[in-house]
Amino acid sequence: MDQYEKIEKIGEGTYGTVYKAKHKTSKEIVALKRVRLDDEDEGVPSSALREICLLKELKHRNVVRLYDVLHSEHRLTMVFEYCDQDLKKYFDSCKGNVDAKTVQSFMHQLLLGLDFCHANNVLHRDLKPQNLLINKNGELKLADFGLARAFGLPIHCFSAEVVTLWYRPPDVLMDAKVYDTSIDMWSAGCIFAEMANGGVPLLPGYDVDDELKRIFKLLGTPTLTTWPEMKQLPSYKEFPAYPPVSLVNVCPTLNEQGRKLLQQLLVCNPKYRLRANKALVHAYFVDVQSR
Ligand code: Z3R
Repeated sequence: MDQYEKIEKIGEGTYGTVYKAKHKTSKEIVALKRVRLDDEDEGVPSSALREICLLKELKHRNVVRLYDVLHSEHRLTMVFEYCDQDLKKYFDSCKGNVDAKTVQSFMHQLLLGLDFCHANNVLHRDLKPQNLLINKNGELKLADFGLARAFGLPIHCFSAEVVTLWYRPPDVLMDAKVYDTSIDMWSAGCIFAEMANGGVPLLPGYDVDDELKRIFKLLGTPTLTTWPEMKQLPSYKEFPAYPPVSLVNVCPTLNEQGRKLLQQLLVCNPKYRLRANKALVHAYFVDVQSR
């Protein structure tokens, strides 16, 4: 740890504090994430450590690089590639206006990162604008991939902030015990709509019930015909049969193809939610500029 000089605190994540830091000899700028564990006295579980070390091999332009894992005295520090800002801060700087080309480029890069991680059997499980990082040259990178499996998703952030429900799919909100890549595709849909709307969150529920109600009021309440497995979910409960609303009114700045892509991501039945590899070849991206 004393190889690094802390410059400033850049964030309070789900698992701990993130600092901007400089390597004392190489002068390289990095992001240091100090993970707080529930049971500090017990030390870092060896299963978590193994999981985290595997993430060092996850190398892709749209995934924040994990350079190193420093483990000492019941503490874990992860050394990440540094990026200039997160998507939440980017939204603030845009003051409600993200141009259509930027939305398309960010969404494409988000899907490229997701496709790579999913192809390597790594899920995120907690995608949100705070863990999408943006570089000065317009590159988008996914941060905190694979941490949920290593450490588990807590109810509260270590900073006592409540973990957000806004990007969670209905199956997870109803306590589905098995997850797959579809969980991240739902979050990608919510983030897509949020980008198109200049940073206004699509489904800002204040508890599980309110989150589900907002989802069903937007997409229409699923039925046992459209989603038979729903009834078996641990926290399944009946909701009024809300009719779906048109996404034209919800994301007026998205073009028709963009709306169609969004509609295929925001599908309540996880089985029918679009996968990242399919989303990447969607007609919405015909004219995407990628360097
Ligand atoms: C790795 C993991 C999480 C984060 C990393 C790197 N960088 C982060 S959060 C960050 C956040 C900002 S700048 C860099 S902010 O100033 O926009 N909040």
